Amino acid sequence: MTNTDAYGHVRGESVYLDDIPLIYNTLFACVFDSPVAHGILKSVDLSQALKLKGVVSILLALDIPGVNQIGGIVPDEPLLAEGHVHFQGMPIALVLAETEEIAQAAAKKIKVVIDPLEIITDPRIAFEKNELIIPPKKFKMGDSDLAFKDCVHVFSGRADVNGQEHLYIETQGAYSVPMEGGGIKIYSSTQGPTAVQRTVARVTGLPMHRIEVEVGRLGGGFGGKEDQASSWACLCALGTLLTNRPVKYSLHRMEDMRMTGKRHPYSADFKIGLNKDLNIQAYEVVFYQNAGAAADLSPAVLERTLFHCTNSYFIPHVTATAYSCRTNLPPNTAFRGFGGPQGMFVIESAITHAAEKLKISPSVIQRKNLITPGEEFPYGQKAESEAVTTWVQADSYFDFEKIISAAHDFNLKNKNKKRGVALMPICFGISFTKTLMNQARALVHVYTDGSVAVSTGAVEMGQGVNTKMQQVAAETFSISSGQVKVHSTNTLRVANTSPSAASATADLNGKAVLLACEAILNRLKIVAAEELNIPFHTDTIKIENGFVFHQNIQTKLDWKTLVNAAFVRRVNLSEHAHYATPGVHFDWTISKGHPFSYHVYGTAIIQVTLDCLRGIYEVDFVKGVHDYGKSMNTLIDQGQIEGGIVQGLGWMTMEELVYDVNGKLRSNALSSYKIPDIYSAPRTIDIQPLATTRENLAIFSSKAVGEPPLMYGIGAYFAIRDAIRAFNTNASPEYDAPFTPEKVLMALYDSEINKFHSHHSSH
Ligand code: LUZ
Ligand code: MOS
Repeated sequence: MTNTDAYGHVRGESVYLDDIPLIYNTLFACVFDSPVAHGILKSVDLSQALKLKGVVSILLALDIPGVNQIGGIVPDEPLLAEGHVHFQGMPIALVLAETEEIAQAAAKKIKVVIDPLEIITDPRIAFEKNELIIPPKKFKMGDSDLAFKDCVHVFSGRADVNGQEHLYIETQGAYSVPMEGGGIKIYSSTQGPTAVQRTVARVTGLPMHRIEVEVGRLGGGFGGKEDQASSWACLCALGTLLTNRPVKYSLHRMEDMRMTGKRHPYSADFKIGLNKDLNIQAYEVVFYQNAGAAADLSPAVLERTLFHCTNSYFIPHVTATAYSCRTNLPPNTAFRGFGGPQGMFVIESAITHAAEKLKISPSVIQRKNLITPGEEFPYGQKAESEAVTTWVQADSYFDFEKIISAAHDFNLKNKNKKRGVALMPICFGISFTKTLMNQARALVHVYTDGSVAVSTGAVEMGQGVNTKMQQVAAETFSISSGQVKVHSTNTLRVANTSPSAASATADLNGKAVLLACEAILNRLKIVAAEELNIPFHTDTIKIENGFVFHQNIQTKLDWKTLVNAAFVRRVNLSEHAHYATPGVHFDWTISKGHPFSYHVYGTAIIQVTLDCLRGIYEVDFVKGVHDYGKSMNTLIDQGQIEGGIVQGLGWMTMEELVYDVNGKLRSNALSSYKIPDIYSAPRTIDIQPLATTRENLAIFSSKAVGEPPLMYGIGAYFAIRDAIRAFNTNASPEYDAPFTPEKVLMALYDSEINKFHSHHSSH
């Protein structure tokens, strides 16, 4: 089944926030945000802005009737600045005007006086100054101190990895509408409708039941709208509350890039120890997370960095420490992988560093240390590992040795073009690491014409979750998918939703849909037995392809007639179901538990070709074997894999987030921040499915697919490094992603540049 949204998307008929027909009397909002990254807000002068014709009102922190606080994990983030500003882009005032143009023009006329304070942009400096968002987190398994003493090879180093702009095609936005009796309805481009509802309630002082959040679909989220959609919804809601008019705010691209947080940059120190057989015995790592100016989701992201700090390897002695460092950048937030990819980049750097010192291929160390079933992760959960299986299958499909020796031959024949190859095994834990979030609800109605309406807490953001929910209902009732309609996500229909995040949305909400449909189905079977005058038994009565079957023989009773018969008998044709993932738990006092329902594994091989005169490169292919479980929808899953890979290698190669020392975002537009286009996508992506059959608790034995494939992109970094070393065997560039062409060029001519410099300085 193709994605049901494809038709509307291609014809431009899908409705996003900015496509909602304008409601009479709508006001348009625009934020005035801090031009300074850190300082004391002495005064705000609105007089010139208020003089503009069409400006209705300008709101400041003191106009907030509820609590001026939007922090989800730590209450450290005001909605509008009060007293202090902590980052460039921090909202200070909200202009409400009759048109968008007037609102934008008025914002430019606002003047502020800010006494500057010291600006920190580097997490290591923040750490030295003890600017920590939360106390440090630590994972410990075995005794790494002791284990290093027995290691034949010990290497240490540093790895840095930059952040990433989400660049959802649809920018952030919200549209709020006054409802009778003082309630507010908010259309929001959010992954977390309940987070929006809860935050708006806090800021407005209204109870949650007065606030309806409606989400049609998103033009991409990638984590950027897990928590950070709330500000715009709160601001619009405040506008509505204070003017009793609808308020709309759909951010311009540059506003969005400037004011929102991104993937967390990290800096890390590692130490890795191996025995003579190249088994990794010990690993120590310290992570400095650049959290930005407020906590946002940083503590949870930090935790996932620890959870994935050994990627898909078994290491018996691990000490991993993580610091969430407060800097004067916009608060960084969830981004596909949620800190996991950063942890994985560091262990891959450590392995590559060891391999280069030992003059062997990193793949030798990778292969040797893959985690096998029954071995333990540093957080106490035992692996049901497919790491070796995906590696071995990928090797047998694609023949690693053949690829590597072909690249080697190419390199012997070519002077200025070099090929590099890297293996990239991945392992990603599925479940929210915060156990309570692993729950979902669904509401299913069967109407008397036989059609079915489904509502869940899942947000459709291009990942195809609505199609999967439709499949679950259609398959469970055994009716055609056309008879099932999945509706918008709305907090009045489905309450207390977890955000659509952590790759778990289809898993969780799909199970809830299944439970709801099964409950209705059971009631319908009882009705069928009565209608057909046969004994009721759930196993002998079935509904298949729209007909009732008794002992595998089709009866005359069709779906629609059965539904009507149930209605006539006053049988309930609706169900609201709740699903909570069983068996997940974690104890942070000892940092051990069973946080994940299961893990997703895979192995990819990545090849790049480097132009050694220019430092530019192409990704020739990403091939591999990915653990899909039993895919519910291969087209959608392949789409997720291809998109994830390209997004991951964009992060590792060309996407360069630049803040200057004043905390100003320099890469603040699409002209200065480059994401992969079709020319920078791999020429070939060939990811074969490993159809695992293990009990994995996900819907219809599928496996989560949203985030894991992004991490194959990390291999691109190491493939580029391999190609550089084919050209310049002495090159040993720092582990510092992304590998932009500028950095590649410097690394290619590393020793020459050093020679040049020392030659000159000696004169
Ligand atoms: N969001 C979240 C996530 O709140 N908790 C998680 O564990 C998570 N993991 C991945 C992506 N988003
Ligand atoms: Mo996410 S990083 O699954 O919102």
